[in-house]
Amino acid sequence: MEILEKIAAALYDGDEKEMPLLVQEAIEAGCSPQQVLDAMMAGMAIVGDEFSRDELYIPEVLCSCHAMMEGSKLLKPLLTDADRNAIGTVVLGSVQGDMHDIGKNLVGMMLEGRGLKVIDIGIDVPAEKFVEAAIKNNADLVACSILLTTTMPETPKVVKAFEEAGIRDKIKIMIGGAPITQEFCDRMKCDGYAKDAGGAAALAVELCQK
Ligand code: B1M
Repeated sequence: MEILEKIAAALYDGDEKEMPLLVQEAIEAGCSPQQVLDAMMAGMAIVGDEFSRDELYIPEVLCSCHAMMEGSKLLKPLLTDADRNAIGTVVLGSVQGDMHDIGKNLVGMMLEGRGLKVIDIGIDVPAEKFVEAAIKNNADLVACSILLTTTMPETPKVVKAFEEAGIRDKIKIMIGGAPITQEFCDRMKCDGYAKDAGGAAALAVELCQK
C-alpha cells in the first residue's frame, strides 16, 4: 500500500509534522496499527543501517526518533485498552548505560494493550532501581530493554540484584532488544526473551500467569 511506503519515507526523513497526518490517513484507509508500526520500523531500519555506516549523524537520527514518537502517539489508543483490569504488573526500563527508549516505549504500549499494568521507570536504570520499583509496585515481572552490546553485561547485574534482595524466585525477569538472543537469555538465567514488541506482550502475559 502506497501510504505505508510514505510512512516509511517520512520516518526516514524525520518529518514529525507529516507523520501523524500519514498515520491517520493509513488508519482511515483500513491499515492495522501493526502494519503502520511495521512501516515505521522499515524506515527506522534504513536509518539504522546508514547510521552504522556514518552516512547519517545523531541529529538526523533524532529527527527520525521524533517522527516515530509522533506517529506512535496516535497508535497508542488503538493498541491499548486502559479500562481492563490488569492481569499483572510489569516494571519496564532500559538498563543502565542505555539511552534507547523507542523500542521500550513500544513494548510498554503492547503490554498495556494485552491488559498488563506497566510501570515505566525510564532509561539508564541501575539494577537496584529495578529491584526498588518491583518491590514498591508488587510487580510480577521485570522487563529490561537492552539495545547496545556494551549494555548486555547489565543483565547479570539485574539478576544478581534480585537474588541479593531475596526475591528472585518471586519475580520473573524478561529481556529483549536488538543484540539479545534466546541463547544469551538462557545463559543469564532470565525467565524469557522476546524479539519484538508483539512477542514481548505475549511472553509477558504468559510469565505473569505462571
Ligand atoms: Co543508537 N545504536 N546509539 N541511538 N541506535 C543502535 C542500537 C545501533 C545498532 C546503530 C548502529 O550502529 N547500527 C548501535 C549499537 C551497536 C552495538 O551495540 N553493537 C547504536 C549505537 C552505537 C549508539 C551510540 C553508542 C552512538 C554514539 O553515540 N556513538 C549511542 C549510545 C547511547 C546510549 O544508549 N548510551 C546511540 C545513541 C542513539 C540516539 C540517541 C541517537 C538514538 C536513540 C534515541 C532514543 O531511543 N530516544 C539512537 C537510535 C535511534 C538507534 C537506532 C538507529 C534505532 C533504534 C530504534 O529506536 N529502533 C539503532 C539501529 C537499529 O536498531 N537499527 C541504534 C526502533 C525500535 C522500535 O526498535 O529499539 O530495536 P528497537 O526495539 C524493538 C526490539 O529490539 C524489541 O522490540 C522493539 C519493537 O519491536 N525490544 C524488546 C526492545 N526492547 C525490548 C524489550 C523486551 C522485548 C523486546 O523485553 C523486555
